[in-house]
Amino acid sequence: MDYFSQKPEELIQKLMQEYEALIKQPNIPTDEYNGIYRRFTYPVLTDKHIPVQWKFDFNLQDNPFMLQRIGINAVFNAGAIKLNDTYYLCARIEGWDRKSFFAIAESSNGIDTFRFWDSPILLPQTEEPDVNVYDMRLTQHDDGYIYGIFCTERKTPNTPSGDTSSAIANAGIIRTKNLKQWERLPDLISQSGQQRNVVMHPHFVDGKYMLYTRPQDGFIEVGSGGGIGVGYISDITNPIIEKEHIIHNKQYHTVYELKNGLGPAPLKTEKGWLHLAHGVRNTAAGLRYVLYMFMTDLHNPEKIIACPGGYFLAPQDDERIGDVSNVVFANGWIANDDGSVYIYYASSDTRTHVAVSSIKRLVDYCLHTPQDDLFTNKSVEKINTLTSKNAKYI
Ligand code: M1P
Repeated sequence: MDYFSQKPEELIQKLMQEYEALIKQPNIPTDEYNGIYRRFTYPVLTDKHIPVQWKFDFNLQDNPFMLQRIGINAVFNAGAIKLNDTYYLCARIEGWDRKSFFAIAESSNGIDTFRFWDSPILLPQTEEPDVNVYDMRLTQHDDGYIYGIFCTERKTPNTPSGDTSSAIANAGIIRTKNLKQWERLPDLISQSGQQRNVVMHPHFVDGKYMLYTRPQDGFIEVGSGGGIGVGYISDITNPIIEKEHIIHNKQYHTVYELKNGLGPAPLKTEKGWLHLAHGVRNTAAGLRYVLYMFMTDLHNPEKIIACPGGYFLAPQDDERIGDVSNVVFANGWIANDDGSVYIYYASSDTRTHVAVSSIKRLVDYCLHTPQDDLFTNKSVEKINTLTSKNAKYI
């Protein structure tokens, strides 16, 4: 269709129709088989899922050529929660202006038909305004609140005049009971220079709020930091972590060699807590982000009881390409009452997908996938052991 030959008022109708058709498009599972999870054919959220009225001024006098006034670049890294049988994603939306913000999209089935609410979240600010915010983790906590912990980024103060990119990342904290009214709490205070990928555990632990952290020295480079840490807060309205220690560190020649970070809040199972995380390694083509899993003890969520080797989910096909290519990242998943688990992951900092698994499959994956034994011959030995075991079935 030649949009440029359309009358402006017809154009808006057309854009609205295309938007409705996209929102109503059913999603279908792919044929790929690994037994662990199923990917789906279409992303659940993209820049095309942004309501037309967020982008165009419909007033013909103000916008006679019907130009797009506001642009959205990417919709990714979504927190997730299910309330009263409705699935909610709190997506990171990045505009043409590079600023990220949050907006809630809802769906009745969690697989498709996600529709954004009328307007994005206007975050309450602290005394120091956020320059950028991203990657909200939603946790329904014992105390009755839903917490949203996100990264807040501000320029490093007092840098030399030529340094226009040094930034400080920290954890911002908001809470709500309905996803509509949000209360901003002070930003996290920890002993680390910077924090990203901070996640709240859903239960009190010894009467305290338990937070998973990712301390880092610099904004991109974690330096002596990196690794998934744990710290405790007595009073969440004065969120100070005094001591923090690493429970799962970055490690040489693994998929989390350079850095790692927890994804969503862990899921409770009879056998322990399921954790989804991202691991980062360097390559000649730049950083590669993949997802991996581990389990912690049911009664001690600091104690790792299983960690399958390698990645759980890595970028493939179209997922490999985007604004920041070769990245998958997840900060939202939902366990349904029937035992299924919907994993919301983003690819290449561009779009959001869903993969479906179950608690039983994820526990089996964690407990029975061979761990990374860190040497090539150990990897070969595992294949040979499996092949020998399988010989009598072939
Ligand atoms: O660009 C990949 C990811 O980079 C950051 O993650 P991390 O702190 O682990 O390096 C975040 O900016 C994340 O949003 C982004 O997807």
